[in-house]
Amino acid sequence: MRRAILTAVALLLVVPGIGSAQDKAAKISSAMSAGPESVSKHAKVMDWDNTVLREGNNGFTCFPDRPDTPGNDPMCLDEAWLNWAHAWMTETEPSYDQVGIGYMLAGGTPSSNTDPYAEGPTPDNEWISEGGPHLMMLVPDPSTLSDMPTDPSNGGPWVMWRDTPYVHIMIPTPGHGM
Ligand SMILES: [Cu+2]
Repeated sequence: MRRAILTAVALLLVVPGIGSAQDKAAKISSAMSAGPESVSKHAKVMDWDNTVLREGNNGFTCFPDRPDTPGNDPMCLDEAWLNWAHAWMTETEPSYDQVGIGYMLAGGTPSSNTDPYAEGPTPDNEWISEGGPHLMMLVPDPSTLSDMPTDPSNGGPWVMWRDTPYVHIMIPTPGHGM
């Protein structure tokens, strides 16, 4: 009996630790799946609550799939994209001044092509229901993007969220349904 109690206590102490270690490993591998191995191998890995899951040294930060959004949407972002993401999440102006590269090679989440904060389709928000694998690019001067297509189904890169502070180039990669 005493042994059973000791075992139960030991399990109580140990199991949460195992659970979170597994959870952490799963989050790291989810985050790493967003980029090419050469990038994700040395990238910092961070959870959505800003917990650092692993340190890195190549200027990229990878995040796991966001459990609160549909689709598998982990991402690896460089400094310019981190600046952009922070601005988007806080609805402020981004201040990056260099070209940015973001990898979402494992897929994305459904979103509007025109409204950065849309949560579902409307008749005029160009809803993209299948967020497939893609690269994302930022340029320091978005006015240089004025001649690029904005149609997500044109078969190549397109400009998303034009005329907003969060304008960027979407580049479909293999497996993208568009
Ligand atoms: Cu993306």
